[in-house]
Amino acid sequence: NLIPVNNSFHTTTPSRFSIRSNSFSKMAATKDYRLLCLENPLLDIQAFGDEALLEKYGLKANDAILAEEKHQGLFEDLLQNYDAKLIAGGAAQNTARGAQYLLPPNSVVYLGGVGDDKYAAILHDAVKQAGLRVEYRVDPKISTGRCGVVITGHNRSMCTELGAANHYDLEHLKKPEVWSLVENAEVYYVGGYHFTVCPPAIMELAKQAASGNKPFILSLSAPFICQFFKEPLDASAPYWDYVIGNEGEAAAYAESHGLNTTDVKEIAKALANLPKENTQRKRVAIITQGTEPTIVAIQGEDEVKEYPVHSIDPAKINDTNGAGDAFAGGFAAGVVEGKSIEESIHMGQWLAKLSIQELGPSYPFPKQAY
Ligand code: 26A
Repeated sequence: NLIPVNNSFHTTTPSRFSIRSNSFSKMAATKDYRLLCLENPLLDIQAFGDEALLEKYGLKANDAILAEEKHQGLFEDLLQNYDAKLIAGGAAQNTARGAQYLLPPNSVVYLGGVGDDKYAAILHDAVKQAGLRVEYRVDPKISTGRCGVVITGHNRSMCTELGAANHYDLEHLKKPEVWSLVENAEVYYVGGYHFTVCPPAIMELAKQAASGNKPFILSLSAPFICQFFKEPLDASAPYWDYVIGNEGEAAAYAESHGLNTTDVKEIAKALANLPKENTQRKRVAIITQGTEPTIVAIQGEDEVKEYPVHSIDPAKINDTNGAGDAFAGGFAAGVVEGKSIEESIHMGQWLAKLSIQELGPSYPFPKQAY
């Protein structure tokens, strides 16, 4: 009764211990695929750019947006004129690879939509190296999503054409072989970018989490999600056990929700104390702030804590693209392992520090031990 291996990009072999088989359950230290993640698999087309390039396409130095007509030439421009590299991306897929980096083999499964093309093959290679299981909805007619990433100093401007990622649907989530992974999971992680794609799938996972008293982690992902996808975001809010964002997302949330404050600690507190569906868990709101301390507010608690980030020699930083995703990956791994909040934050900061030394949202291999 093993979870079936379907013909999508499933890259890891199921473990010897069937997660459905009672007879072996006592022998397995932990069961497989305890963390399930959902979002948009993308291929990053990343290059070091300049002011002129940002200006040409009307991009802000530090932003994440969906591509419009005027951005059409960006990908080609990056490849032809800026020596762009093709790197596996998609925010929550980076997080999923990150969590798997810290967890035992076969711990993480990731869902999203891709095409059947050379870009998907690159994603396939990256998740294989990471030991991440993916269950992609493969759309043979639409190309895999791409994200143009322009690095200038410590800023990154991201411009995404979702492609096949935009076609993820409930039908895929409800396929028996996928849904059994959902039911089996013990922790859920959803990237807020998926609110642009399939809010009903997010709600299915959220409800699955709450009904089984399992943690549901949501990343706010980008300011534009807080601003322009407020309705589906707010509908999912009662289900957040952990909500993770950075200072820019916190500010956008505060503004779009009339919180009348720009104080990150106050915003974290407000997020932590939103109404909650599963009252067996107190909500935790986590706001990262680049090199400034990570802020943590817990529902019903007055004190907001600060955790300084791990110091790094600036000369060792390659680029910060994916730093937040890596943080979330380390943090989610801590949640899966039942670590304290403090320890989980530490794991997130440790992984973020590793990731910023790599090109793009990547992690060093061979693996470094935590
Ligand atoms: C819907 N949008 C805009 C997106 C993204 C995205 N991942 C999912 N959906 N826009 C950018 N990213 C990813 O964010 C990572 C860095 O945090 C990029 O692919 C990049 O790897």
